[in-house]
Amino acid sequence: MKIYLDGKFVDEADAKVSVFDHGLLYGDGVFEGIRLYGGNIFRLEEHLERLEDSAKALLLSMPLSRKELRDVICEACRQNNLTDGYIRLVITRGVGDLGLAPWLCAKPSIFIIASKISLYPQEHYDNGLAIVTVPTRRISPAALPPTIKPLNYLNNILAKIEAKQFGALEAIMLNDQGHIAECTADNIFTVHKGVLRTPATSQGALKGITRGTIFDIAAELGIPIRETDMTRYDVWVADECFLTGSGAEVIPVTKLDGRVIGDGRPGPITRKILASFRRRVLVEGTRI
Ligand code: PXG
Repeated sequence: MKIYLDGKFVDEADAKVSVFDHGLLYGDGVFEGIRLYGGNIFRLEEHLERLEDSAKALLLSMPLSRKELRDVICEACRQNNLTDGYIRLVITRGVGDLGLAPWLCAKPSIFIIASKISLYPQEHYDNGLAIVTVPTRRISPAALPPTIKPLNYLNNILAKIEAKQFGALEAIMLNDQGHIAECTADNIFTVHKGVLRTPATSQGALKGITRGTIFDIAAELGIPIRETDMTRYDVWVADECFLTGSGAEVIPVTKLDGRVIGDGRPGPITRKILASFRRRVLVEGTRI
């Protein structure tokens, strides 16, 4: 595998960053996880916009312009003969002294891995996923804006560990108020009496690119959709539930904390949305 690293394509074995990189020392940096379907990069501009905004929020200067980023991402796919897969784009604060001070880091580093990802086994797309609510709360938006996609994922990793300890592959994370924020790497939606619901980003949800796609699909299919405060009660009484993410795509949820959601099968609206999503990813996007 060829990795793009700070201006060059290098072999996987040579793709190394310094132990003094603040991305490693402090999680100081930002990333994107982007999907490639049939040679089309799904919603690349939206990913790049979120990346640029995340970097701006951290006063991290972008090492490449939008056009350069676009070109080098496409090149990373071509270099690896990839037409379907997953692109991980990472920008770190770069090499600095020990000590937090980001302004002592001379220049940011950038690397791009164009590879594969498979988050959940196929059976869960067919039959639904059983998820749990974990005790670990989502970091308050007052502490860290959830719209930033930072390299430090410890909050989510703690929740993921708890999910595994409860025998689940994904977990609902509540915010400080006990409202649903999102899952460890996915946004969450319910369907209740024909209406789609999802927590607002102000509740601690990342403004997911896949989440945004669901709003477009809902408009296309004429399904009402609301951003609203949600608690576990809303999932208990929901007819359907599903998660969205660049890794997970659209995956039905049929159980929460051992309780069956709806009739325990992926629901008709979820299946319609999933089908529309599958169609869109093949036609939308930037040709590599
Ligand atoms: N919330 C969080 C906390 C995430 O990390 C999403 C929601 C969904 O956002 P998108 O834009 O992907 O629809 C994410 C995305 C990985 C991986 O390598 C993680 C994500 C996406 C792709 C791969 O674990 N997280």
